[in-house]
Amino acid sequence: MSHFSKQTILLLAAILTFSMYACKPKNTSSAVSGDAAIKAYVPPGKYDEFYNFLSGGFSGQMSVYGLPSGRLFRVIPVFSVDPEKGYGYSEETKPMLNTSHGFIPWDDLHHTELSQTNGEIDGRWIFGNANNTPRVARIDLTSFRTAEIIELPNSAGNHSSPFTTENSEYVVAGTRFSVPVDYVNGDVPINTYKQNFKGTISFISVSKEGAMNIAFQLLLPGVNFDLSHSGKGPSSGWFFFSCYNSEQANSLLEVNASQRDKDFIMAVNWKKAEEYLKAGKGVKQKVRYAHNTYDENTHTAKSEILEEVTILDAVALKDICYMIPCPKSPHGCDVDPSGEYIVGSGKLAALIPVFAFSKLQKAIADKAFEGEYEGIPVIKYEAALYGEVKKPGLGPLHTEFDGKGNAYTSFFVSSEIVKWNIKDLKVLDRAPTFYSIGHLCIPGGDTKKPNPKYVIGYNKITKDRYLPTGPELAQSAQIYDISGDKMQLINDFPTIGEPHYAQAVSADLIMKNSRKIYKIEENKNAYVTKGEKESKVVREGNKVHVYMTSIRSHFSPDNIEGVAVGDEVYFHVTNLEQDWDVPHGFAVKGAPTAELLIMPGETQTLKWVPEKTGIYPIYCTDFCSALHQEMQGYVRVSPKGSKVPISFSLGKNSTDPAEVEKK
Ligand SMILES: [Cu+2]
Repeated sequence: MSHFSKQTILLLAAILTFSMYACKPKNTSSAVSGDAAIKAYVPPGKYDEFYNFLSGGFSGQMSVYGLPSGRLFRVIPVFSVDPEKGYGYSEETKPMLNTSHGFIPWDDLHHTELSQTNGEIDGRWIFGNANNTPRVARIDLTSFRTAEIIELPNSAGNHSSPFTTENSEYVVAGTRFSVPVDYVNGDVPINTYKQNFKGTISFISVSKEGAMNIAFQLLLPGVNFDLSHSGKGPSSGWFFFSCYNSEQANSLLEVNASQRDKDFIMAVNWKKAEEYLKAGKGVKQKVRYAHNTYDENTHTAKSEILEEVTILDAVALKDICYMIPCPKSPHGCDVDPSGEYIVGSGKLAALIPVFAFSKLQKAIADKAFEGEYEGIPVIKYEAALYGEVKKPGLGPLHTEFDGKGNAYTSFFVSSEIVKWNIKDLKVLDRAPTFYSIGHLCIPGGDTKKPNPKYVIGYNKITKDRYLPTGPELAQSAQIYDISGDKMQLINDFPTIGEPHYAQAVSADLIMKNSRKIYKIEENKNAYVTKGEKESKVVREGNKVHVYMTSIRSHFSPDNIEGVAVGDEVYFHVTNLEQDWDVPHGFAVKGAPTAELLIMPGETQTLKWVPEKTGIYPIYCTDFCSALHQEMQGYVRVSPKGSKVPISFSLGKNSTDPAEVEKK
């Protein structure tokens, strides 16, 4: 027996002893009991079973954790600049954050959704939504980098997004705030909401290679679209959206949007919408929105402004959309793995309505309507209802599925996860959360094939769970083992920003495709330097291009002279390493931006406009070798109009000794 494994066993024994003493769940600190600690324990050097991709909420990022350990592996910058990685600061990545409103360094990322093939997670991409300035991002899961961002015109508060169809044919984006559509009657009194404000839902097509394009937008009554999920199996070709504020209030919504007993789940027949599109029923509208793409070969993003979308009027084209009444301001809108059951969750409700797709179809065929809402047919509640889960808890929000006939619903108000059976609608188990759970996730829990080992709750309030850190505490995630009949809390971990939706996937689906390096010979960056001999400094007017390389443990060149105050200096740094996990960083004193973090074989550019004369050190910011601290250099900045010529060197003095004498 090795020394290592003896240690491990001792540690496990200690954990067990501790957890035996702690098995009386009197309060939150003793809520973990029995063999819980061992179930969550991943020994040093061992991999986790699952990747867990969490939305970062108001951080604008996405974070990647291991399950069941709760270890944080990576924060993926998406809609916000990230000084750790230089994202949004390097010249190459700045275009990713361009919008029709200009460069936006922040957004609020709410939901994550893994791409699917045949209704199962395929491990290629993960999508994220920007809630504030409406956008959808696609992250490449080979590099864990944001590959593409598309802006959504005619939208505000892109909340019911970025949910996908079974083959990721479409990613949807429904507007939370209805607004007058862009460039058309935008300057109107706010109290003309009922006349002028409209809702839209964008269907973003995703090509086999991942390229996103707004295929069409549905023009809808002015309500708030909240969440959505696509149909599957028998309900393929349909999408379901929860909507609230059917009162069409524009002030004090907490009261005014809670007047009606029921709002709606809207069923969208997107196959029908496609038919109308093909038949030329779409109307082209002038808009402006950005489409940004990151090229893995040039390591450079580009941003285009597009000027047209196609609108389908869902009120005029009668058989695309149907409203199903749903009690008490519905939030979550979830479809079970069979595709037959649609679960609505009224935020203020004390029951969970479950609708049946087959009954919905029959209701449409029989025209079992109770009337229209703003021109959209409203199906009779009972005609689409399969049944109600009675007394499940208070404030149901979201539901995930285990693929074994059970549903798990989060309850914000009563702070719990409740397990219930989809067929008989009976409550089977309940587990407290600490506290005020929002979303929850089972690996694959919104797909045809869940992998039901854990359910993870994402909590809004942490209170007494962690060491206090001033007025703000980290939000938390909690992992429950669901392999048995009863849920068992086994671990919790703090999160980045505020987690909303999260998705998890078996690690083996992702890790086998993970990129290790960028091949230097395939680097097509316009300013690449493929070897030290090619490193140079070139002046073009007031622009100075530094073609720099980095390799353990020096930059080439590391002495630069001839830069003048007011020059635009571009450090194009190519990392020559061809070895996994050896990035180099780059920083220059006084640069009012973040560093660069350059992956092996990659080129990234930092722009710097020196404002004062002097000597400016540069150094590597990422500890790369025993002599990392020696990885440095100097840039001399002379007054504007100085005659000091551009010179650069490595391992020798760049300045002509004669000039030194003169001083
Ligand atoms: Cu270094």
